[in-house]
Amino acid sequence: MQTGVTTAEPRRRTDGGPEEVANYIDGRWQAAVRGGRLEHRDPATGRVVATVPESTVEDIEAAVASARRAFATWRLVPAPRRAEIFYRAAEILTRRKEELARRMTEDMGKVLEESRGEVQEGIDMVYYMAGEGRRLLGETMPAELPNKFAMVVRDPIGVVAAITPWNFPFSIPTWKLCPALIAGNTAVFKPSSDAPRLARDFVAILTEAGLPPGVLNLVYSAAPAVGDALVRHPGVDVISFTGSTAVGKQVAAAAGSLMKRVSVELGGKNAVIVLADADLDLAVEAIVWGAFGTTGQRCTATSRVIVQRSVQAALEERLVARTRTLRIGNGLEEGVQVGPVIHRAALEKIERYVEVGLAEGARLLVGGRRAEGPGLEGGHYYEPTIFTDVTPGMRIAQEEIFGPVLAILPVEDLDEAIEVMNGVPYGLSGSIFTRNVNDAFRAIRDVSVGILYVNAGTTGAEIQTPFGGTRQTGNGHREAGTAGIDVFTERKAVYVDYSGRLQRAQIDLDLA
Ligand code: UN1
Repeated sequence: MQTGVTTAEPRRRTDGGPEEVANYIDGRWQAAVRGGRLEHRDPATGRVVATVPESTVEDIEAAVASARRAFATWRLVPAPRRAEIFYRAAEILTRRKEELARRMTEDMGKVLEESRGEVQEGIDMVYYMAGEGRRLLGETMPAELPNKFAMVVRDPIGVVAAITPWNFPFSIPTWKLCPALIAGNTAVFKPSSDAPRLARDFVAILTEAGLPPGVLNLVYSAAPAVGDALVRHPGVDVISFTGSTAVGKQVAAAAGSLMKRVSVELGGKNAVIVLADADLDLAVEAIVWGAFGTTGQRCTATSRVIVQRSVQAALEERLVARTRTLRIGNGLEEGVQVGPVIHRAALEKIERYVEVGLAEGARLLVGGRRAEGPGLEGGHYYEPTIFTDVTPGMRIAQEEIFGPVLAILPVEDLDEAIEVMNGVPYGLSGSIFTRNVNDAFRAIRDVSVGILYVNAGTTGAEIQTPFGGTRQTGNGHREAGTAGIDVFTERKAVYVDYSGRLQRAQIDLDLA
């Protein structure tokens, strides 16, 4: 097998100036064909940390052509051999975990401890899917006719377009690229230009580990038309997209009209139910972590608390007190718990939603303004914010804000809690705090989400379980776990008739 040919990247800087991130096509690091570049700034300081190619349709053409060529040979490499490259990559990633975590925090602002957690989540996925290289399980079942064998094998599909967001700039790409490539597909990877460096780091590490040229191609572009060209390209067979519901609907519609396999992983409006018998201190810790960890910028973030009215005041008092202790700042600093939001547009969107909440008559308990002060100049900081007496129809109870804003909705009982929980367009994650096992199981049965927690918050899914949601959170696929292979493989039913005569299924019943 040919091993990766690495061409040096153009002008990697070591003087602390902005890094010039490159595309990677057909085993070569390269600038965009038309030469465009965009600046990327650290959301904590405003410093330009990198410039990224502003690619055009020409770059997409080159990347898809490269992936198509590579597919002809990559699909024939035995899966255990393909997976060995990923084991080697996982070892390199493990060695470089700390450095990668720091780069992640500089790129998109999450606090260092969480960046380390995300790098670990990606490493876990690389190892897990490398194990699939020796499984990729098919099935056998009995045939109804004598001297006949029936089985199901998994085939790779072709070229995968992996389109990934900035909020999990390493682990989400691993969810898509590891199963796709280990199953024998090749890929064009278009990461968010808002957190660019971990994508190039992952590609560089896979190349160092021996991934052949063309198997994985990296193209940066922030232009919607370029993403659209990738989705519609006739050389792309599968699209795996994580991002906003608005864009995801367009991706799914375009792919659907072209009969392509498409998996979209979209928004959430995740809720924690707190019943009167819950351990309130535990619930408070979980809610604060779920709502304000990653500055609320996870699709699994807690954005609603549905509380039984008899404990509403007690819960609110503890939540506000705990929230006031959170330290806001640059995620690289030890002890900081809440980092910046990704960019000015995100900050302004949060501000607009807080205005909406106030206009709708929700009661502001804490926060509700930009965070300012020494050390915060130049960054995009917002105070952790809690509204209460929110009613289910309010926009702040229905729409994904993607920032540190939490809505508390009081209810009478579990029935009403479940109705409110399910009364939003999304169904990603949810949680219930109770000591009553019967109520816990009723929630397990009746809540419409893809991920449900009992006595734990809404974030922190592990990579061996399926990740995804119901209703407008996605289109029914799951990432991670054994389910994560399904999107990237075609099932082929194979019959081998070794009877030496014509045997007609459903007709020649007396042959047996
Ligand atoms: C996301 O927010 O897009 O369950 C992914 C979690 C993480 C993944 C979040 N393991 O919170």
